[in-house]
Amino acid sequence: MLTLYHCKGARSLRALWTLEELGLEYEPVLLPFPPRALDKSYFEINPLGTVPYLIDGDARMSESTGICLYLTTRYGPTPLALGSDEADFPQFLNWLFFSDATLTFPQTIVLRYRQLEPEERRNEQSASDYEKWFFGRLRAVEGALEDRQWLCAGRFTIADVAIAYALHLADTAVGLGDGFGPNVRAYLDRCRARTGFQKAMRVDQQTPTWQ
Ligand SMILES: N[C@@H](CCC(=O)N[C@@H](CS)C(=O)NCC(=O)O)C(=O)O
Repeated sequence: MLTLYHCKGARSLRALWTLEELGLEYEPVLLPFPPRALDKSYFEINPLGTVPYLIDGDARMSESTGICLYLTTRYGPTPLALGSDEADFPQFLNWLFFSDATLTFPQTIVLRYRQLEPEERRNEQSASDYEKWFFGRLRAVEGALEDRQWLCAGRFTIADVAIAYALHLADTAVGLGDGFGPNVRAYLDRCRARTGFQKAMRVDQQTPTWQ
């Protein structure tokens, strides 16, 4: 049995969504956020204290896009992933890494220094600098969607799961959705219309809210 540790709206949503798209059986463990403060016993499971965390037999993983790639590889073949013989394979890998290192990372700075820190530790300069950084990088997504519905190979893949999660976070938690271009907005709507996303959101909705 696969076990996935998840917090509301967190990057573990990428793994949850992939599990639902694949139709795999799994046990979700829903934690309050941040588990580092609200469920210290979690450090015994994941010493980093972060989500996602996936357990599959002896396998232990803590990187959201790595988990998506693991699931599609281990439980594939599936059209959700690209083979190395497909023309868009380099782009596929690039989007997977881009999704967290380039598109999610700056949002964590904005979220932290605009909302999560106590008032006296907030820092609008850092937040607005990284907001600009995010929108600079988002141009790559707006441009890529000019002539296509999905990022790679003309079909929905985990590259879309990974990128759409970053957009969903920006839209719902960080307050950056008003700055989306028309291609990004329509793409996020398309991704959210997927049955797999909606099933993942039903699990997400049962998760304790942020503290
Ligand atoms: N690069 C990792 C980041 C994991 C991560 O930092 N997750 C956040 C939630 S989105 C977390 O657990 N934060 C809690 C903390 O830092 O204590 C990934 O892609 O999964």
